[in-house]
Amino acid sequence: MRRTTRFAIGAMAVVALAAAVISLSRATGQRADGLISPEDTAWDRVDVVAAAGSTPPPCFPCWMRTTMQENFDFQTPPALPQSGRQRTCRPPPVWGTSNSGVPVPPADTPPNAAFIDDPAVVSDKRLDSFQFDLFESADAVLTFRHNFNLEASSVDTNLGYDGGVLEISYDGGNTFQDILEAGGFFVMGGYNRTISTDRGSPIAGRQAWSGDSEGFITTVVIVGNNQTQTRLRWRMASDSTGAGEGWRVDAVNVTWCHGEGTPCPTPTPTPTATPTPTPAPRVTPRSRPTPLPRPTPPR
Ligand SMILES: [Ca+2]
Ligand SMILES: [Ca+2]
Repeated sequence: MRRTTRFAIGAMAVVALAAAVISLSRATGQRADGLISPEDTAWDRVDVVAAAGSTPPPCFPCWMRTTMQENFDFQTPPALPQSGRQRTCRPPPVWGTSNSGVPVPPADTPPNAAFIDDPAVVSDKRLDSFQFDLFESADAVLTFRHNFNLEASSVDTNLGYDGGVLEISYDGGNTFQDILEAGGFFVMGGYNRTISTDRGSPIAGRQAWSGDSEGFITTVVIVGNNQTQTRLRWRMASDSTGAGEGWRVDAVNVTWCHGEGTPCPTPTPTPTATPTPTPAPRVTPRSRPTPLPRPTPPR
């Protein structure tokens, strides 16, 4: 993954950004491309906010910021929005919106979150995001809130049995790899356990979110730059025995700065002040001396 324009974001700035993007209001909807296959359920409302330098941290001069977000709140559960897609290995149920049940609370932004169960059999359940392009961009920052209770060891706090991972595709969703393999990195809320290798999990041996998050937590991740046809995938995989409550994902935001088609305005030169000439002092004309009276010649 190219990192030619590595963003100079400090952890504090990104945390501030996470709070800022979560609070962004919804704007114009934008549909993704036509890659949704007939059997896929899909995401629909993808919101785009584009404004020049309006959200911290500021973009480079003359660049624009684009933010896409999904809160899953405009559907009747379990319907998903329609611009993303999901591919789920059996057994059902598949990813959907949810406004009740466990793990609690059911949503970060009410009423809905995306939700998948954690069954007591081997499963591999995937939710793919809308597609977006990071063309001529700085690093994109993904922020989302999630609440998971997935089967994990009660003895070894580093060991998980069922878990969730974040994957990314740069070819429109044909191939995915783990966000860390792709060069991304977590600023906060990263993976907390490693999945057991001896119970048939499709993500055996990988780092993942597993165990009990005890409510919604925030994850912030740098997902890369200068890539087109980008999709994200939330993937829950379970092993051959033992169930959990499931995994909820909400308040998804992706934001990035880009310079495409945004010419830098020519700076207007500051006019140089012309000094006002100091007027020459006025010369007061000398008064003519009064001629002396001519002496009168003697007679
Ligand atoms: Ca929500
Ligand atoms: Ca299990």
